[in-house]
Amino acid sequence: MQKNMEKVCVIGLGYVGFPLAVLCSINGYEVYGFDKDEKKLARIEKGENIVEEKYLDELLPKAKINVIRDESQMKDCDIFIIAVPTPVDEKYYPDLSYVISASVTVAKNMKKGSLVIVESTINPGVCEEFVRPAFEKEGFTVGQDVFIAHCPERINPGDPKWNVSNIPRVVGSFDEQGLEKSVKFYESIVGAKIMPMKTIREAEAVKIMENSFRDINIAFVNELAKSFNLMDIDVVNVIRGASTKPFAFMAHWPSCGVGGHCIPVDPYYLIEKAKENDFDHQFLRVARAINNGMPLYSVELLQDELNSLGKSLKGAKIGLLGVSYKANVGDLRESPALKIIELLEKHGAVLNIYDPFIPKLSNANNVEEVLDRSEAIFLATGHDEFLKIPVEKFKEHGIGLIVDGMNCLDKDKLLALGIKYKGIGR
Ligand code: SAJ
Repeated sequence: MQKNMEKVCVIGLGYVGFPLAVLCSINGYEVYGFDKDEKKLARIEKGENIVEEKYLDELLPKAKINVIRDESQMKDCDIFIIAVPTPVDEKYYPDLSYVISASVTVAKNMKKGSLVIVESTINPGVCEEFVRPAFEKEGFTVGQDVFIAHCPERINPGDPKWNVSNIPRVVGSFDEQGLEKSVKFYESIVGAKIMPMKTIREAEAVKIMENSFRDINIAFVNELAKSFNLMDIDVVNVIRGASTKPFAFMAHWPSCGVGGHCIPVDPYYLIEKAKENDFDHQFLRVARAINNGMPLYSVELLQDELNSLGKSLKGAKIGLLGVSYKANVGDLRESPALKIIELLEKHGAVLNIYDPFIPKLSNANNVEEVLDRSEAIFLATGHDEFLKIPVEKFKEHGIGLIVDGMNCLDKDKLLALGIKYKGIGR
């Protein structure tokens, strides 16, 4: 492939599209970026690292992303990458509107012979039922005038080791040519294995399986946590013990809930799709229900512990440390902490909230202020800043109770200081 002749257009410049655009540019492609968010486009034009991924800091100065605001400007491109959101709605139904809209935009503005790759997470059948028709409607024959492929994104926000340049990928297409073109494209930018799948549905199924696997395993340890809590067994130590087995075990960890743009969302894609075949993914549904129930379970832990001290949640001054769904990133999507805040406020608790990555939801400026104003602490996100709090500080500020929603504080030291400690399953 003559890279310097190839123009790539990335539609959707978020945590998936933006790093990919940078990677294509530093690998010799002429890159165009299209997004509906003008603020994002302006920041990219200023050379900002809009996804705040450290590894991009050194790559950005070498990259050139031509921001386009009018979709007609994408018409000279040869390769189109669709990396738009695929959220679920309030009933947990998959929302494919962004993928469909992006497909129509490309179909209306591309030249014959282009390669179109969908990276957004989609369930098996979406490329056949929604993407392909968008191009056929414009008179294109798939496999001749346009080549369509799916390469599910595998971004892990905040990961210091794995990123778009070194994570292996899978690719599927409707036809041999589409497969060959897309495998060659990814081999030209990714320094890792690119596995061609037999069909495009297989590629769609791989990502859904990966993330459903994670959701089920988290639900498994969350259920164990609730059961072992009643048997006075520390589930974290049990998982550590099981992890000494060098094969056939993969540790997952209980917590106050499962958030993010992937894990709590992707299983619903499969659950809903399978219904069309009258198949009920019971296991996926139960796992989702267990994980969705963890915020309430965690709040009930706090309530029970306060009651055991003769107090109630109503009027209790609770310090909430962390709101983001994941440590050391500022991302609220499906964050369990949002549900925990809702439940605590419903019970009349007085909240002192601090998340260094989410100032807009913090009503305290730092940990000190939270400890000063609170009688009990709920830790909802395992930010490094919270892990570094010396346990004595909780004692100095008169904190009598800590619910550790991420099992990341030193339980033994806190107990030794006379502070009531409740983790999730410990
Ligand atoms: N969580 C647990 N217990 C665990 C692991 C995670 O409760 O053992 C919770 C986290 O607290 C968080 C949620 O689940 O609220 C999701 O955590 P995550 O580590 O899976 O982070 P994500 O959402 O960034 O997931 C991404 C995914 N990447 C893609 O979909 C491309 C996922 O496939 C990766 O496995 C995951 O990163 C990763 O490995 O970190």
